[in-house]
Amino acid sequence: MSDPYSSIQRVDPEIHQLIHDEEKRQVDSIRLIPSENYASVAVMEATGSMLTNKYSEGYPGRRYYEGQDFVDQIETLAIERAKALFGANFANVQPYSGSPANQSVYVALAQPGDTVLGLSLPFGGHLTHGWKVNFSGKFYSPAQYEVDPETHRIDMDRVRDLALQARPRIIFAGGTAYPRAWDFAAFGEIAREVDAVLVADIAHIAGLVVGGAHPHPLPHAQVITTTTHKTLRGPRGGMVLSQEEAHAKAINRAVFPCLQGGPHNHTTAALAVALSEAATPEFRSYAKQVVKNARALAAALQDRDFALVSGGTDNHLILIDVTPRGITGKPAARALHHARIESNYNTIPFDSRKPMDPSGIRIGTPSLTSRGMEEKEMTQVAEFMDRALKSAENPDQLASIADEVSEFCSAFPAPGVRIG
Ligand code: DSN
Repeated sequence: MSDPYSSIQRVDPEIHQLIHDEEKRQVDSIRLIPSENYASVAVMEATGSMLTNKYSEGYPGRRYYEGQDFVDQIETLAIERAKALFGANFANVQPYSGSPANQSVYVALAQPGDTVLGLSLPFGGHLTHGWKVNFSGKFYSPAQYEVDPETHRIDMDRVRDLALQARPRIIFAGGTAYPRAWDFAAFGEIAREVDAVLVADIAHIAGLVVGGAHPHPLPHAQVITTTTHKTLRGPRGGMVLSQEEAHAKAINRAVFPCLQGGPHNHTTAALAVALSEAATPEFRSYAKQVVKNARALAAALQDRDFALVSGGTDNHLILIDVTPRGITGKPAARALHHARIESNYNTIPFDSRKPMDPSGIRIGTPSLTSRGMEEKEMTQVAEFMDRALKSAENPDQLASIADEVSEFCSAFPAPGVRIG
């Protein structure tokens, strides 16, 4: 295969080598970080196009610079595809990523100091849902729900009690380490009862939602925010969608000119490509397989005495308490890394340990499913993980597992990876 990066090799051999090394790493490892994936070559070609050269402050038909003949059409296509795919009346495709998308919702729909209710970060929420070190916790008044101490699931009665007490302006439903389905209908009822805006942050599960593998937040949420590069398999970016015309203007103004400057047109084009890919029957099968694989991996891990938070998964991710195995999250993630299995250390609900070395690791199946792996491969993945954690103190054994992992991965081509 000819090297698609040959120009980089000529101009900057150091960066060329590092890109090559990273591609090889992505091919040779079992990538279990649940927020990561493989984008298609088509998505990456759009991302790497000359669209990066163009400034386009504003929105289609209302720009501050000339020369928008084609960029306007690209952004309009992305908007229309997003609206059709999610069944929404409005989409803003300009947010640079998930955090800016959420910031735009605060700017559009709340005033500094307003109360915002979200899932607490150590219980699986996101920084932008009111965590204290984030803008959302500094400039707004956070009320935070947690999961039930026994079931590790969100207790909707408790969320309702908190909402009645705190009277939030915005309620966020969504997270980064919650392995269970979101009950958007129940959140919607609570939001209506307390006159709050329900924002479904589906960054992690967007691909599952549009693929019919997770309940849809509409019509329950008034606003949806998401990243575009996780289960949706697009370029790195963000989106805000809404059913309500009333919110559309405010969200557009919040994204530009309040928070951002020129949109990243190369990303917008890549997003349009990804949205067309996500509208195919193949993508629906992909989304369903992600969940089947996560369930199969969870079951295979439980067969090997792994302790899973909430006892399993309904979506693409699995949160594991590794402490019963006599190890903590950070060295566990490190040992897996040495065996070419990529995860991330993560707090578990009611964790007694610090975030820099918590009790858990977080894994998921979007990337492996993109490589065509199915339930039977999940048994092998669980076996590799089991062996790697038992060998955490033994570099030679970890190196030997790494070779096996590499051999195992070679049977499953990684989409979008172009090394020869
Ligand atoms: N960094 C993302 C994740 O890994 O879930 C959240 O923003």
